Amino acid sequence: MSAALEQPVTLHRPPRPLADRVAPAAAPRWSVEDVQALFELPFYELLHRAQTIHRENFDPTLVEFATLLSVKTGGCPEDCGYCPQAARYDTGVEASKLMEPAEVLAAAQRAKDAGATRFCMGAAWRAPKDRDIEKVAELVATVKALGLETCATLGMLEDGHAETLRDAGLDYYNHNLDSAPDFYGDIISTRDYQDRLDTLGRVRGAGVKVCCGGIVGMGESHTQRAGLIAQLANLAPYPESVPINHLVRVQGTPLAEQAPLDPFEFVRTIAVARITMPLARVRLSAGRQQMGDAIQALCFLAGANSIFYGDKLLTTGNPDTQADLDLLQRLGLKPGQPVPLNQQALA
Ligand code: SAM
Ligand code: DTB
Ligand code: SF4
Repeated sequence: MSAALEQPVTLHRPPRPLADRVAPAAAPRWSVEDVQALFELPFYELLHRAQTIHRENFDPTLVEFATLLSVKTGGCPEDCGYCPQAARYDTGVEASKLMEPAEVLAAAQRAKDAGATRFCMGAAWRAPKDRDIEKVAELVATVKALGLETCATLGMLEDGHAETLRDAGLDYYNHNLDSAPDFYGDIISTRDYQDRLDTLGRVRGAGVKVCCGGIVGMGESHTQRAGLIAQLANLAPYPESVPINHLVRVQGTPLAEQAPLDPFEFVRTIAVARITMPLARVRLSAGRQQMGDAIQALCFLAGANSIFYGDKLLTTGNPDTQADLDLLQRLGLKPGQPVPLNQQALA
């Protein structure tokens, strides 16, 4: 028997009082070692634990459909090593201006008609200016009026920005930690980890739900993968929505030739996210097109209950909608909004 099985990891920690801002908890609930011990469990033991926790908290047949739209593409001044939209990399992505409300409305209506319940607008900004926020607020209000859940990912926010977006009807703000703090500097140099935590704090402080996850397969170590999940799980409260992206290797970016990750490691990451953040929507995010149906099926077994739905992510491909509907049907899953069975706070 492995050491991890001889010394079972405590899965249910006492709830912590709700903080009004996202911050690493003073006494972290999850040490990196505890999270790593989960990663190191035998694969089926890990999946069993994750599936058990998933069933305790959600209808396990429901999968959220979130559709992405890049409302402002490319030309970004940042140097995120994975990103096709950074101006400094020659990736063939053309920069464009912020889309008009009518175009966004049409795209959101198509997403709704196709079965999406959440619509996420992404902009390739380092940090939006006040006038950008005003314009995006108009887009948010337009999408919200269709009855869709709204999400935006616009980069770093200043004081007041999250409040303006909230007042326009923003449900979630996506801002990813992306990696463990000790790997972050290998991937991005133009902003630091604390900048990300500060933006998350502003989002939480405004009462907008937090969508925050990361990317795996960027060359991080096992411990660093555990470090990313520990960071997310120790946010107080932890995010309502946790996108786990597999790196999409894009020609022209520094990570274009990154060695592929063992797909079971990706499944393990989903499982560990489910165990450590039991009430979150865990989204099987970028990388599904390269993954194949069987690995996706294992991700759902591991507790993923959300996907990006639509044939495009921001600039790269995603499975087409019919393929996803077919996959869910083959697995006996159905589109819907997973709501925690026990409505306790994400403490
Ligand atoms: N510019 C804003 C920002 O960085 O916060 C919002 C858009 S940015 C493209 C949103 C997220 O997409 C990134 O934080 C990253 O996690 C993810 N992403 C970007 N390129 C990716 C890639 N090639 N593979 C996987 N995820 C990627
Ligand atoms: C997230 O975590 N993943 C999405 C969304 N949030 C904005 C973006 C994935 C982008 C993949 C690369 C691209 O299509 O440009
Ligand atoms: Fe810019 Fe966001 Fe891409 Fe980084 S991830 S280069 S901030 S668009």
